Amino acid sequence: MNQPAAKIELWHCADTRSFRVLWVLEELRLPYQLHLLPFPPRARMPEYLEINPLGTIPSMRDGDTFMTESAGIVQYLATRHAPNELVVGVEDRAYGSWLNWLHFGEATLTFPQTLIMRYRKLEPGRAEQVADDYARWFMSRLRQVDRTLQATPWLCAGRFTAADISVGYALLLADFLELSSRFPQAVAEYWLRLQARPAFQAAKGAQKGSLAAELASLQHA
Ligand SMILES: N[C@@H](CCC(=O)N[C@@H](CS)C(=O)NCC(=O)O)C(=O)O
Repeated sequence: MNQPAAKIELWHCADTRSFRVLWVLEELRLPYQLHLLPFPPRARMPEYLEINPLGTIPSMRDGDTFMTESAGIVQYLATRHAPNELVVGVEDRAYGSWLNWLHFGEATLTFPQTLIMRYRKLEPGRAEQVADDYARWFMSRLRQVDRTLQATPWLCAGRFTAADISVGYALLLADFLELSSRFPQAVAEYWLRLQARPAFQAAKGAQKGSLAAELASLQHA
């Protein structure tokens, strides 16, 4: 008798980068097991270091495959379960653009947000100038997103793809960092379109809490 395929396991903290993975799982309607962790797990759940010695989120296990890079996991899940709407195939003219946006979401947009998060939310008052500088950095990198969205509703291939999930997460984090009021109009409208997706809402529901609630409980601990 065939063994049933093991479920994909995801270690997740509300509204952190693992949200990209949760959102993909919901878009593709894949069965998964969610491990919800307090933020930051390194300090609040040291046993998590046995799963991922870096202590970072996400971690994802799929059979023998274990991954810790959110954009890489998005690409892995979308392509492993291809064909589906999230993937742009190698034969497609938009393939390079798809890969570029997929990695732009993390490498170019979320990197400066990490510094804003640290110096505005986790260690306020320690390096306000750094937080301000990287908020400006983030807003200037967002110009490339704005320029694209002025011509098309989604980032590439003329439809919603995994690239929109990667960049969309950076907008979610920007909203948490109180930067969304500064979004250019095309980006603000795109952000509304992303939030209206049933899979985005399902991912929000599955995670139960929010990063704001996690940080509030951290301050009262
Ligand atoms: N490049 C990695 C970064 C992972 C990462 O730094 N995740 C953050 C959450 S958004 C984290 O775990 N922070 C807590 C810590 O470093 O202790 C990715 O895209 O997944």
